[in-house]
Amino acid sequence: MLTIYNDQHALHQGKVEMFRGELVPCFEVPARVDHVRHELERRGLGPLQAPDAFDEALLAKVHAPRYLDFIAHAWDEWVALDAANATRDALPSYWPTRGMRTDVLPKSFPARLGLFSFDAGTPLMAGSWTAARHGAACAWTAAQRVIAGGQRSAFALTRPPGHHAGADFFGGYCFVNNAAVAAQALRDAGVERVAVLDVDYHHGNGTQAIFYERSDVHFASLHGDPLTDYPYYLGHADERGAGRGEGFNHNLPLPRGTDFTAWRAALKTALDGIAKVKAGALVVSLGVDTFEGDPISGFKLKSDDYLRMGEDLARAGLPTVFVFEGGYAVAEVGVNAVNVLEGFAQK
Ligand code: SP5
Ligand code: ZN
Repeated sequence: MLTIYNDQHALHQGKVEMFRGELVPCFEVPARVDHVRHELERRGLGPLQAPDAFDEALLAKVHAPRYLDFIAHAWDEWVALDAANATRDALPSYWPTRGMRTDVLPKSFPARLGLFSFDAGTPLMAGSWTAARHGAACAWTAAQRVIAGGQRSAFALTRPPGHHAGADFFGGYCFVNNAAVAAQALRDAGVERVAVLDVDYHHGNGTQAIFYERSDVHFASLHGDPLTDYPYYLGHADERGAGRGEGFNHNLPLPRGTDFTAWRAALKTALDGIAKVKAGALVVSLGVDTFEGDPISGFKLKSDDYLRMGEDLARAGLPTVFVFEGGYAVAEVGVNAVNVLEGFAQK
């Protein structure tokens, strides 16, 4: 499978994230992508290509201009606060809540850092924006190859991941919503309705929010029930879309402990929904944190199950852009992600 690879990903390398009152080493590490790349090479599933030059104005089709302005300069502002910050990742510690103002932008950088985020688990450093922009370029390029390049599928191998990033917020290790960029690119290339299928363990709250009121992008997600799992405040089954988007959002929350048999039945339900809305192309938010060995997740998928997952996705019969998301059992991430791609390619 054609893979578009972001070789700048390692510029984003967080030190610590907040977890239950202490700063713990980041789960989202550069080695994740290295393992996927090595596994693609080991199996001869190439080629690997660099992304095309990408017009960053396209980011404003899925992100708010004031968020893009903020995030592009956030690191410089963080260091300007205190020169000693150059050795520390930026993490927010204040957030506006119900009844507070988010229309007035504070002058204070820490106040804006909170306004544009939703957790303290997503450190930002000098290379974060560069890595994230190149990731978006990979997603965009993968979409171009599937549309104009005559490929049946392409894979954007990139980090940081994207599906938790909304129009105007970062969080969940994500800054730019790569899947949304790919979906928008497919729309712009003339696909009338695009489906985004999110198989990461965590609900893709950012992607859902970006497309919630749109009927031209259908969002479906299989994930750990937000009653017990991150991102907690979105991802319930009764979220069906709003306005013109009503009926074009499909959440399938599943309990902790879900195995592949039950997961696969939910996948069929999601794919039936995608067929029903007559989507002309598919973007898969490919997280492999559904693996039984994942350190922060609760499903029970085994490595071979990812081959079956890829086969099931291929049966949808749609031009498909895969976008890499989560998966934190670092040593197994390569085998699991590439199993999906191989299962897909062989069907
Ligand atoms: C892209 C993606 O997969 N982002 C996930 C972000 C999750 N961050 C919060 C992790 C909360 C971990 N709960 C851990 C329980 C460990 N026993
Ligand atoms: Zn995840």
